Amino acid sequence: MRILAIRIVGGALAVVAMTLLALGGASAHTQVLSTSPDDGAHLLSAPEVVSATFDQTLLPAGNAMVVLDSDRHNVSIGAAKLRGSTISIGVRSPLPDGRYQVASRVISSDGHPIEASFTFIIGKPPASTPPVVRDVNEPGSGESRNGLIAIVIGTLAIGIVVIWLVARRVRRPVG
Ligand SMILES: [Cu+2]
Repeated sequence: MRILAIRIVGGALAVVAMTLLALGGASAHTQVLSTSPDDGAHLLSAPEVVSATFDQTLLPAGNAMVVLDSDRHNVSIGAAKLRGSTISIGVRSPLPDGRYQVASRVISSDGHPIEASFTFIIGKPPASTPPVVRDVNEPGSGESRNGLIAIVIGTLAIGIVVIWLVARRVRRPVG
């Protein structure tokens, strides 16, 4: 009986470990942490510089960033600059009202090319929709961390319930 219980606990722990490994693997690749301006931001005038910050150090090669208007014309100035995990580029000014796309391509420290793009809008937002207001200081990773904690607690809880149910059955005398 004791060996069976140990096996069950071991199995439950293995499930928890595998869940953590799977989650770790899913988030191992480089991702965009933040952009400037925020994705989808409404601005009254063109930003001087746009940038994207990634969650890992980037290789100082093969990086590119462009700012495109709605006709796919490049409105960026100069070459993209890489500083740590942030790539940035200058923007022509003034820019006419409209929607702009920032497209970037970087190489993460593990050699994988990462493509990221975001948009911003210059001009007064349409009257029907309220202006997009975003908290710049809001941590982007907080939400996913809470999700991870919830999954770990959930997995542990399920494991404990399974152990309890099996242990109860084991204790019952066999007829
Ligand atoms: Cu990778």
